Amino acid sequence: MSQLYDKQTIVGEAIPNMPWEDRPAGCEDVVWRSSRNPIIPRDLIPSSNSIFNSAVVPCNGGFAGVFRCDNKARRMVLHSGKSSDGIRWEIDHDMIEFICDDKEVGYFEYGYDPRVCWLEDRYYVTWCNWYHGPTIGVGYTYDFCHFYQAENAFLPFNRNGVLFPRKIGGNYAMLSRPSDNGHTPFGDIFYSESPDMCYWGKHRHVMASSRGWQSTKIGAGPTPIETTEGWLMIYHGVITSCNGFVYSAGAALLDLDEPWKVLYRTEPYILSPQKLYECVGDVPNVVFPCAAVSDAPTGRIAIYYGGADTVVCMAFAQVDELIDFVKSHSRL
Ligand code: BMA
Repeated sequence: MSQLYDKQTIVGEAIPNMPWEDRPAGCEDVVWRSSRNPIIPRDLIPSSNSIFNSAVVPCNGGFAGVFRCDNKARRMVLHSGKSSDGIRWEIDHDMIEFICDDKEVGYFEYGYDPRVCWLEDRYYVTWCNWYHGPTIGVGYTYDFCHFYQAENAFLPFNRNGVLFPRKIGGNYAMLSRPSDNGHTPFGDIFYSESPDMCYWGKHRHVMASSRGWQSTKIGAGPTPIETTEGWLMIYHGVITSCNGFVYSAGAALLDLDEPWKVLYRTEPYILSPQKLYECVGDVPNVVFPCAAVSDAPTGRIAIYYGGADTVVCMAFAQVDELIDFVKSHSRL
């Protein structure tokens, strides 16, 4: 691939033991799948119907995460997990019970599609949380054993709340996707700021759904990755086919200081449901990225995504190649 942009790098930490596989011989895709997919089967814990759309971060020299484990009553709940290599996971058999001093906020009906973000001194968790409909729950943990719940960020209905890993313009910053109470046939990505993680405002429109694979709705995926070229935002996009929604993934570069300004955005997808574990499952034809681990010195990115609302999968990319691809295949 092109070496034109060899100064394009990740602004962040070194994660020398992050999971990685080189691009397979003969593959020309900018994002390639793990040969070990799916890395987490649907039945890894006794209670689970399916484990997918989950979030992973480096933690204490290994990895930790928050996992969407829909149980056999088909209730959507969250579990914590740990791993030494980011590939083989031990998921807690008990669901996360958030500690919350306000019963009104802490009542838990369901939670799904978590994101985890290291920010200042703790791991923040955001997820789609029931509060008279889906909205953005916010919590945090220091150790992935005890989890604390804060105020919901927004009014219902909202989904895909994704924090930035540092303050922007002096405030905490979050992407989200206002929606409806059902299987939302629309959806744009918005940006909001908060001085205290409680009160959110300064709402800005970031991106609308557009054409093709991203024509029905879009939503932010992993915590945005800071690069020398802007925030690298991997997101999902949906097209409505005769057979229902199809979820693919794309990438965009957002301005570092004003992230609601989109610099580049992929017209083609970077990953779409093509493998059996993405096309066959409880909801067919879904790839849904929720996390990415990146190593600044090497520019390696490992993406975690849900396959067919059933299993957890991984894919890999090299940051300079991905930025090059986003720029050269952009349509705003
Ligand atoms: C969305 C969310 C995701 C899911 C997707 C496909 O609305 O519920 O968790 O992966 O639908 O079913």
